[in-house]
Order: sequence, then C-alpha cells, then structure tokens
Amino acid sequence: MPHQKPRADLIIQHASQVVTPPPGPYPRRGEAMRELSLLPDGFIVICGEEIAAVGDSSILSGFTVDADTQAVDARGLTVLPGLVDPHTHAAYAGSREKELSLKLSGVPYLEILAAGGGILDTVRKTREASYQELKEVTRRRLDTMLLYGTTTAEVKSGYGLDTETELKQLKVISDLNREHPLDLIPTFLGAHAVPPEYRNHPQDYVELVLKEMLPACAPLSRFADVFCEKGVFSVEDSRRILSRAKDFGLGVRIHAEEMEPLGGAELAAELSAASADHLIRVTPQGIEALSRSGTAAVLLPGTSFYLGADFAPARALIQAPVPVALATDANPGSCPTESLPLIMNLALLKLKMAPEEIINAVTVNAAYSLFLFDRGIISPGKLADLALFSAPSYHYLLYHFGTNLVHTVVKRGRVVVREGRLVG
Ligand code: IZC
Ligand code: ZN
Repeated sequence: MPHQKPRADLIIQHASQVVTPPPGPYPRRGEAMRELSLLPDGFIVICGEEIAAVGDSSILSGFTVDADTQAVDARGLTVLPGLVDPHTHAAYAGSREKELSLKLSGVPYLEILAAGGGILDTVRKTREASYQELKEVTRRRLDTMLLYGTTTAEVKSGYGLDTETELKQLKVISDLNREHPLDLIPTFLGAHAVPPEYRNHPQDYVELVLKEMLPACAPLSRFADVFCEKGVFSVEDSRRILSRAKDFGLGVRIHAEEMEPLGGAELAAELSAASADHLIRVTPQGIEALSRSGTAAVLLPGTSFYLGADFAPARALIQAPVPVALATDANPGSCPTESLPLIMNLALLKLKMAPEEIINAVTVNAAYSLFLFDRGIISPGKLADLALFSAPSYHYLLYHFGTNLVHTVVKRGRVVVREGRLVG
C-alpha cells in the first residue's frame, strides 16, 4: 500500500506576508517581543481544525489536494494569527451614550459610578434583559469582533451583581461559545461594583460574593476578576475574593491601578495571577513584582483614549521585563469598541510599542494571559485561527487606521469571514 498523503482541507496561497511570533519560548518578554517570523509569498495548509504546514508552494507536495480542498487566494493580503482579545465586558445590555456628555463636561468616571450611574446603569439594563435579549445583543458584538479579526475573546460577567443575573450572563457566554465561531473564555466579575441594594453596607456584598456568588458561578467560569480601585473594591477585599476563587480552581485576573495606585499589581504577583489589567498608575515596585511573577500585563489603551486619561507605561513594563498583552476592554462605558486593530494603532501611537511588540501582544501573549497554548502562532499543530488583512505588510496594518482592513478570517479551519463579510 503506498503511503497516503494527508488531505488538505484548506489552503491559503500566495500571501503577501505570513507574519507570526516565532516558535517559543512563551510568553514573549523584553527583547523577544520584537521578534517575528516573516514569510513572503506564503502558503498555509490546514487539515481539520489545525495548521498542518507553513512555507512556500513546495509544501503542497506533501498533501493530497482534491476537488474538496478549499483554496483562498491571499495575494495582496497579510496573514496574522487570529487575534486574541483577553479583556472584554461584551455581555451587556443597553448603552451609555448619555454618560459621554457628562464625562466631556468634566465629571470623572468614578463619580458617575458613585452617583449610581456608569456600571450600575448597565447593571439595571442587564438585570432587566431576558436571557434571549442579552444573548442576541452579545452575539452581534461577537460578530463585530470576528469581522475585525478576533478569533478568541475573554468575556466577563459583572453586570448582574446578583447571583441570578451573573449566572444569566455566564450562561449566555457559555451558550454563545458553543453557537458562535469565536472561542469565548468566561470570567466571573461579581466584584465589579457594589450594587445599589448594598450601598450602605458594602462589606455584606463582599460576603455575598464569597459565600454565594462565587460557589454558584465558578462552574461556568475559567477565571475570576475584581475591579480593585479606590471607592470600588480594596486590595484586602480583592485578596479575599481572588484567593477564594483559586480554591475553586479558577485562574485570577485583576483590574489594577487604572485610576489610583492601590497595589493591585503587587497583589496580582502575590496570587500568581494570569493577568493584571490597565496598570495606568502602576508603580516601579508594582512593575518589579509583576516581572518576578510571570503575570501578564494586559494593557487597554482604548480606555485611556476614551476617558482622556494617561496611558500605561508600556515601555517600562516591556523593559522590566513583564509579558505585555493588549485588549479592547470592550464595554459600554469606558471603551465602547470591539476593534482590536484600533487598539493596535493606539498601542503604536500612544503606548510607543513597536509594531512587532504589538503583534506579539495581540496573539501569543494574549493567549498566554488566558492560559491558552494552542493558538496565537502560525505553526504546524496549532489551531487554524487566521486573520487576513488587505495590507501588503504588517507595517501597513499598523499605519492605516479607522477602517476595517480584515478581508478573510479562518476559525478552527473554517472560513468564517470572506471579503469582509460574515459567511453563513
Ligand atoms: O461598564 O464601565 N472599568 N469596568 C471597570 C468598566 C470600566 C466597565 C464599565
Ligand atoms: Zn475592564
């Protein structure tokens, strides 16, 4: 019997550039964040859900190519690993455009929250929404993410602030993970704000999170997160909640040093957190602690841009070296966008990250921050998650902004976006 060559299910051919973080070690830190592999006139062969080969046209000789093999002509396109968005609040109802004029007239984000608006406004609308309504608005946001090249996204709860609604959000995330092409990683964020019914006794809310919400929500969650911020949850509350989350087998993420340097970064390091996010006000001690723990810094420059705030010290974090990832923070208040390419433009212009660092940050380092090691790089054996941009090079992709350059998206070996439109 002659040896049967594996059948190619999908071939990407003649890509202007195939761009990927090089093979390990992961995460990429320091100088290694500047490394990328580049392949001109690139070919990628996909079998099932995985990448089988990457190289020039000669790789095709190793495969059976027949009438059922699908081919994508990638001439003029730059191919990246499917983007990974490791910080979103995409499962919410309603919107908060009214808040924007308040913010523009100078009312700070935390003051709007303290007055019962902000997050609490979205909590009211998310409580009111039926499971089906919440699912449909969330599905539309996931469609947008896919159209902008994201193939994996973390999604947080945190707009219920009661057990029933947190579970409704997590159920929506879990069901959409099955129904929608995007892979979703669910995070329990019961400690996102103190709900109005606990306004005068916030410590009782922390007890509710610990004793009732966390045990109920842990089975539907992969991570737990806390909004550790002045006037929201203290470092001590955050430590109790996140330590308990670890007892339930959850990984830990933390909203840290967004507005005030409370020590959330040090807490993240102490707890061996998967990520510390925001870090606008992180101190040198906080950076030092993160560099020792291996915790990823997830930076959210879209939020700084939208709030008119300062930008996180990305250069100091990379130099430390802390593994840096980037995310949208997609949420209805401080960053209403689903576009990771926009965040990449902001990282270049405002965080002063190099194009190569940015690509590592939205692929392999973002995956690392979610404990995912099967994606974020274009290499045999990895998931066939790819984003193809109408751009002759990755430099063009970072230079051009405000329009969607995504041409084709492949998710687990399936073409899910073609010529900028959802397939099916
Ligand atoms: O809805 O405002 N920062 N949480 C912490 C958010 C922003 C989301 C929101
Ligand atoms: Zn957030």
